[in-house]
Order: sequence, then C-alpha cells, then structure tokens
Amino acid sequence: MKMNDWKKKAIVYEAYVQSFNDSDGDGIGDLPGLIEKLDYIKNLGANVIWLTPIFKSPLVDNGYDIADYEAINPIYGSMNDFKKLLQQAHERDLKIVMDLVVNHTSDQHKWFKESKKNRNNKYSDYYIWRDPKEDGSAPTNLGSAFGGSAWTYVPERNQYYLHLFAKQQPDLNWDNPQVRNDIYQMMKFWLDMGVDGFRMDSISFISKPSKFEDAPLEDNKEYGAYYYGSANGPHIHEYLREMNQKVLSKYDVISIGETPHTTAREARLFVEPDRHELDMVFQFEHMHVDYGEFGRYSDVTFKMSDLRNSMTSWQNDLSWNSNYLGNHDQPRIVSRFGNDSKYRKESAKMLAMVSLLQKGTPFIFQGEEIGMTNLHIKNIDELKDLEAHNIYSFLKSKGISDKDALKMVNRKTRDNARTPMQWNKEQNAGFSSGNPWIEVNPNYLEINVKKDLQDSNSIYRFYQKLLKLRNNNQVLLDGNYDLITPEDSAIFAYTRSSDKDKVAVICSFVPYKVKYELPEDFVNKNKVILSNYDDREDMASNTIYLRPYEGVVIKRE
Ligand code: ISL
Repeated sequence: MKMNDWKKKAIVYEAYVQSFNDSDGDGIGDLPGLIEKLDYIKNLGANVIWLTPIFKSPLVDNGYDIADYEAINPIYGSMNDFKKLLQQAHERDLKIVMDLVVNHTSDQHKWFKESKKNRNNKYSDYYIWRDPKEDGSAPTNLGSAFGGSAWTYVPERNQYYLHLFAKQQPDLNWDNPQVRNDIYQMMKFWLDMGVDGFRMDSISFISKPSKFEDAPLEDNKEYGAYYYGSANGPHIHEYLREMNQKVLSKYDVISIGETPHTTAREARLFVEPDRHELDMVFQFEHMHVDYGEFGRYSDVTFKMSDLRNSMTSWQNDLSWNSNYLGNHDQPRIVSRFGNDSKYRKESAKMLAMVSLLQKGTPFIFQGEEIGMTNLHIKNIDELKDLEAHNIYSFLKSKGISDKDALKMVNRKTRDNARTPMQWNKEQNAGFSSGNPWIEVNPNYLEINVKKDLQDSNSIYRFYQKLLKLRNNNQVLLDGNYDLITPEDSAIFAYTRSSDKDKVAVICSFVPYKVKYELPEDFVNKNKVILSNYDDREDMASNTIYLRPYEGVVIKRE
C-alpha cells in the first residue's frame, strides 16, 4: 500500500459542521450551509473536507455520541442534502471524509438499548460489561476522559458497562465479530455512496484488555487514567488489518486514525505502508507541551523547544505524518502557540508555515485560515462543553479559586474552537440569522472572512500561497525533514531536501527581533519563496534578523 499521488497532495480542511454556516436560521450550522461555502474551501487550496459527525445523535458530546450511524441528524439536513454535498464537492474535485466514531455509540443507539436489557439477547455482548466487585462497587478505579468513573451500573443486568468518555457513550466490544461486521457494513454503506474516507475517532481505544485492572492516579485525579490498559489493546492491529482487508482496500479512500495515548513506536504499526492498516494518524504528543499538574487544564505556557522536539521526533519516526496544531478539541492555535493580540497576523501565518510545510498531510481547522482566537468567557455558565464543566467542578474541589479555575478552563476549553465561523461583520458574524447555539466570539468585527478576502496581505491570502507552494513543489511533498539549529531558543528551523532541491523553513516564536545564522549551504544562494513580512528580500549575508514571529521559506539556488 504505497501512498498514491492524490493522497500525498491531500490538504484537509476540518469543518465543524454545527459552527460552520447555518442556512435555515435555527442557529446550528448545516449541510446546505456547508454547500454554500464549498467554493470558499476550494479557493483556499484545500482538496479534502473532513466533516465532524453529522449522524443522528442526542448531542451529549456534540455528535460524538451516535444513535444511528446511517441517518443524518435532521438539524444538519437530510440524506438528500448529504448526497447533494457529495455531488457538489466532487464536481469541484473536493473529497469528503466523514468521522467514524466506533469506539463507542450513544446510549440511545438501538444496540445499547437492547444490550442493557438483559444478558442473553442478540446485542448483549455488543458492549463491555463487567460484574461489580463483591461490595457492589465498580469493577476497577478507571476514570472517564471527561471526569467521574468510566463504569456505570445497570440494575437490569446487575453489571457495569465501560465508557471511556461520557456515560452516554458506552464503549463497543470489538472482540465480538458481529460488532465488527456491523461496523464494516456501515462503512461500506457510506463508501458505496461515494464518501472518500474516514477520520477514525479514538481508534487507539477499540481493543480492550481482557482483564481490567486498577490504573495509576494522575493529574490529581480521583480515578485511574482512562487510557490505562485501554489504549492500543491486544488486538488493535488485528482489527485494523481486518478492517483494511474487508473494507478500506476495496476503495480508493483515505484513512486517518485519531490515536490518543500512542507513542511513535506504536504509531508506526498503524501507518507504515507494509502494515496495511491506515494512511496516517493524529498523534497527540505535541498537544501535551503545555500540560501540568492538572493535565490538559493546567495553567502552563508551552516552551517552543518542547514543541520543536516533539514535532521533530515524529517527523523522524514516521514516514508520513498528519500535520496539525489545532482541531475542534483544542484551543485556537494563534492563542495557544502564537500571539493573539499584537502579532496575531504575523504569528498565525508563521504557525501555518512551521507546521503545514513539514512532511505529511496538512490539516486546517476551520477559522485558522483567518486567525480566529480563543473565546474568553467570564462565567462558567457560558460554556457548552461538558468536559469543561466537569473539570471546573473538579478544580474547585481541589481548592482552586473561582478566578483561577476559570482562567485554566479558558485556556483549554473545547468551546474555544467551536465558536461560529466568522464570515463577516453582519449579525452573528454572518453565521446565522437566528440565535447561534454557541456564542460568537465578539472579535468578529475585526476578524472575519470578508475582511480577509479583501486584503491581499491577509492570513487567508497567505494560506492560499502556502498551500499552493506546498503542492507545487515536489521537495515539500516528499523531501526529507531535518531539524537545523536545534539549540536556538527562539527559532524553529528545518529543511526539506531531495536529491535536487533544498528548502529551509525558518520561524521565530518570539515577539522581538532575533538574530539567526543561515545554514552555510544557503548563504548567498537562496531565494525567498514565502514570507509573512512582505518586504523580506533574498538574504545576501549569513546573518539575518527575524522580526517578531517572522517566518521565511528559502530555496537553495
Ligand atoms: O481532547 C482530548 C483531551 O486533550 C482528548 O483526550 C480527546 O478526548 C481524544 O482526542 C478523543 O477525542 C475524540 O473523541 C471524543 C470526542 O469528544 C472528541 O471531540 C473527539 O475528537 C469522544 O468521541
């Protein structure tokens, strides 16, 4: 399974559908709204759209709790709207990738409704059921990703079921061949319709240990780490190879596994081509550079060198990566890794350069291309995300003040990424004529698509140039990645090189001017091919000065 040309040139735009564009004024983004914006995505330079879940769901976890895999949630539109989306996207050479959420279902899925009734029906063994301990308590101390125990008791069966996420998201039992078969059939249902691939949610968790054990307590938590024993379980690769053989290999599609808690060594087993499993994975190591005593929600600022080391080690370890800094679970990248006040434009452009020109597939999360920023809420009641609410109560229980707990939640709440796309400075940022399901970031008057489209120097225009450059330069597609000047405290610089060409990407992460010594083989032999300051000239001397958050891409002449 060698990566073919279209996959190498894939540039993925993640559309968080409910926050993208609302066509009918109910305050929720929808499929017809997305169709209206296909040209916008195409013009940016993306050629694949990944849709977050649009299936029937009670929306406890914004659609990652699916009640029917083969039905579209009416709040997003109809099956006809989806078919229209596929057709209109394909007419524009845009591919559509769906979210495949098969580590768990919603507790409203018919499989679970049956499964919880008793121990001897067709679906009894579709989920992970375990007996209570002798005293009636949960089988182990395992905690869920969103807080609380990962086990919930069901009296009808006198058993607990496992849910690594919310209790309304019971984990499927992949050891049951019937479950796997039903999932494969469902995948074929979408692929036969013309869907071009899947982003596989939490896929590193699908194979569970046969025996659950108590897990170590981390991050001041009361429950054991949810991923202990559950990530990369004993049959994970057997199941993915089976899925590849029975489904994926029969279609020309792209597969991206989301693999939390997976080391590079383990990740290789998912993606190296001779393994016949997946095309690429989303790894998380570089998302942990600002974790601390309360895990993700700690009040810690990242160190550039940690980000650089982590990204570099993955570049070195895998032959192909998925390159992302943000998504619908993460803060806005310009607020987290850049500077969302004085140098918003410069740093947003620089972050695109530093991450999307590495070897692998570029992923752009909606709004990154206009430099959207975090939302700074003043009261916890303003938040939608269940994870943030649970964490807020937890932090307070640890004696942290309201003010500090709010600050910690503000840094990382998933709502930061989920505020509506800012299209223009009209009502609700042009997202909806109704009342948006989640607050619009008040900075939409300043930060919006319309404004960026009118400005030849905007972040959007820069993304266009960058993506074109990436897909038109073979060295940026295939060239080797090598970190250069690894000791520099302000600058993240690397080269991409092939037999013929060599390109250096040099990016400053600081809000002041810094000096940089060009690598010798570029001195007097370079041409600037991309820069986030429009007056950057080719460099005649070996010493250059980079301005705040300046990034420059040079080609060896
Ligand atoms: O976001 C996280 C904390 O950094 C991760 O642990 C996250 O929970 C993990 O990446 C899985 O995320 C995916 O599955 C979840 C869903 O809530 C997320 O939106 C989804 O991206 C459960 O389906």
